[in-house]
Amino acid sequence: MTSWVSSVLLVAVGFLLAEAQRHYYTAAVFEHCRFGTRDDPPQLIVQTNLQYYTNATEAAKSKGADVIVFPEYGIFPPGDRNQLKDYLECVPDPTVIRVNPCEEQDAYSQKPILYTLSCLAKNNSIFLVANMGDIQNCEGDPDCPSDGVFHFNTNVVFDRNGTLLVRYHKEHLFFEAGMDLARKQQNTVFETDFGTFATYVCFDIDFARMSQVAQWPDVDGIMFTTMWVEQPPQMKSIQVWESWSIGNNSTLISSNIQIPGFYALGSGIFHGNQGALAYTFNPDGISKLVVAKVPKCNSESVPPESSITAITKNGTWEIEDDGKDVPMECSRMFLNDTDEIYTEYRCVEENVTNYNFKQLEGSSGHVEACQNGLCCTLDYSTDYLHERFFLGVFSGIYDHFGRYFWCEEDCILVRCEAYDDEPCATFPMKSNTVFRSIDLRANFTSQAVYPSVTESGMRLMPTNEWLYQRRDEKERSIHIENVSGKNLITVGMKGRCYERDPPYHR
Ligand SMILES: *[C@@H]1O[C@H](CO)[C@@H](O)[C@H](O)[C@H]1NC(C)=O
Ligand SMILES: *[C@@H]1O[C@H](CO)[C@@H](O)[C@H](O)[C@H]1NC(C)=O
Ligand SMILES: *[C@@H]1O[C@H](CO)[C@@H](O)[C@H](O)[C@H]1NC(C)=O
Ligand SMILES: *[C@@H]1O[C@H](CO)[C@@H](O)[C@H](O)[C@H]1NC(C)=O
Ligand SMILES: *[C@@H]1O[C@H](CO)[C@@H](O)[C@H](O)[C@H]1NC(C)=O
Ligand SMILES: *[C@@H]1O[C@H](CO)[C@@H](O)[C@H](O)[C@H]1NC(C)=O
Ligand SMILES: *[C@@H]1O[C@H](CO)[C@@H](O)[C@H](O)[C@H]1NC(C)=O
Ligand SMILES: *[C@@H]1O[C@H](CO)[C@@H](O)[C@H](O)[C@H]1NC(C)=O
Ligand SMILES: *[C@@H]1O[C@H](CO)[C@@H](O)[C@H](O)[C@H]1NC(C)=O
Ligand SMILES: CC(=O)N[C@H]1CO[C@H](CO)[C@@H](O)[C@@H]1O
Repeated sequence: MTSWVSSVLLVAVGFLLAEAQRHYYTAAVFEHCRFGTRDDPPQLIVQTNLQYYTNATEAAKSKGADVIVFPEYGIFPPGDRNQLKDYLECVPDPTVIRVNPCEEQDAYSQKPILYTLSCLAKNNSIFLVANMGDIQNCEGDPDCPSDGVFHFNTNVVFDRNGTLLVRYHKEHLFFEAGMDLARKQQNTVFETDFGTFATYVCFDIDFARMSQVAQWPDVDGIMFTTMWVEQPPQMKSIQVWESWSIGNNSTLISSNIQIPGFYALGSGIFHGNQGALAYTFNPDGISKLVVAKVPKCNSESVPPESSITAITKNGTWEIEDDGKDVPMECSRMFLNDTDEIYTEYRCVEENVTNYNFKQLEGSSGHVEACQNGLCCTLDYSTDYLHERFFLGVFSGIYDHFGRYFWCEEDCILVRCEAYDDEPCATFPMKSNTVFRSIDLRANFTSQAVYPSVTESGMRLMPTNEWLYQRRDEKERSIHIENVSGKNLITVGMKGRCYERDPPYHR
């Protein structure tokens, strides 16, 4: 009898497990506070960071993760050509040769990064995505640098056996003088036992290709490594990750560095219209593992289980109060750069010099602003405007640090402060103004539009509390209605008219 009951139970449990497996997978991202300065020996830097990776992977596995994603420049710091040489390893091309570094210890004895990453995947039976540096001989190639090698900023993907599946060379470098641009456009798609994904790096998210690949019918999402420059008002890490996943109706699994004084923090797991399944945004100099269950095929039946875990030399603990260390200001315009890079948070504003801004006046009202055929309209009500809020509109070629250029259409409501002669120049992260309703609308020519709503304290407003709609061919809107009110700092829609982008030059 007992054995009959237990077999039935076993079958039932087995069925439930199998059923659950069909509906979701578990993803983990590690927001790593990279160890090491220029004064530390390279070997120590690599070893120490990989020790964090080991602890993070084991913690992820214990939480049932199927995949873990590590950040860009998570194992060694960016640097000039000579500084990088200490860290580069020649990465085989998995489309040409099948390799499993963990099982080929002798061949990889001089390649500690590839070896360890492969063993982490194998030992924990987990898919693993990480960023490293690839060095390739190029003598004879007319584009070969004078030192005879290419340096590539590279994502690698390992399967559960530790076999290398993907080697992707970053196609949009962001300055990065020590790295060379990918030789050609690559296909980064790979299969797992829970879906089909592609992988990209940081600046790639600003361009058309990553969004196009996310639209391929078989692709379930993007596994993304980054060391992002925080740019208010609309281009801070978590805003970008969430709005990208909503704007492309895709999944983004995004792992960022945590070095707040170098403008970098903010990671998470984002799923189409559901937005953030889990995210972290807290400038505290602590490495964190973020884990969430991701529904397959937009199935809504997954319990919203997620966690944030600190991974430190002192031990591992669960974090419940993410966001508590967000300060009021981050602008390096008046705070300047800082030496306290792990605890002081700095950001660099988007170039809003050519935006057309109109200040909100009165506790409720209607405001309109247009530029080059893009009209942005706001109806709002508050209890009282405690701070300065502006409606901003921009349409044209956006100038990114005087170096990169692309076509953009922006419509935003934002809290801002004046600086120098500009009425809206810096963007505080907190606000006491309580909004009860907002209707923000604009007539975009862009097909790809990225919406975001950010609450006071740099928290993403849950997506079930605001409505983003495409009302007709051109008009998009964000609607918020909340009787108890919301302290907001930014409500924005960023259109990307990719088809009008000038060619990318590194
Ligand atoms: C993988 O497991 C082997 C055998 O237990 C162990 O020697 C090795 O240190 C592990 N490597 C990593 C990177 O976890
Ligand atoms: C992984 O290794 C297992 C056991 O050696 C093997 O059965 C399986 O086919 C391997 N999977 C892949 C994708 O190579
Ligand atoms: C978003 O994608 C899911 C499948 O991943 C699909 O079921 C849904 O209809 C899509 N929604 C929109 C608005 O395209
Ligand atoms: C990793 O975990 C070990 C064992 O718990 C601990 O002693 C070590 O300090 C941790 N190291 C890092 C870098 O997290
Ligand atoms: C770890 O412990 C040391 C010594 O107690 C302390 O100074 C440090 O702040 C701790 N680090 C973290 C991340 O908690
Ligand atoms: C930032 O630097 C400028 C110029 O060196 C200085 O005048 C200003 O006081 C600094 N601001 C802060 C907050 O340290
Ligand atoms: C947007 O609306 C304005 C005002 O109605 C109009 O002048 C403009 O042509 C429209 N732009 C587009 C792209 O339709
Ligand atoms: C901002 O854009 C303006 C106008 O396109 C350009 O002149 C300026 O150099 C840009 N500033 C920065 C800091 O990129
Ligand atoms: C209004 O905001 C409160 C508190 O943030 C939230 O609990 C509630 O769900 C919101 N209501 C709506 C209709 O979104
Ligand atoms: C929801 C959705 O699919 N949005 C857009 C994703 O990006 C492409 C452009 O790359 C747009 O055409 C889609 O409409």
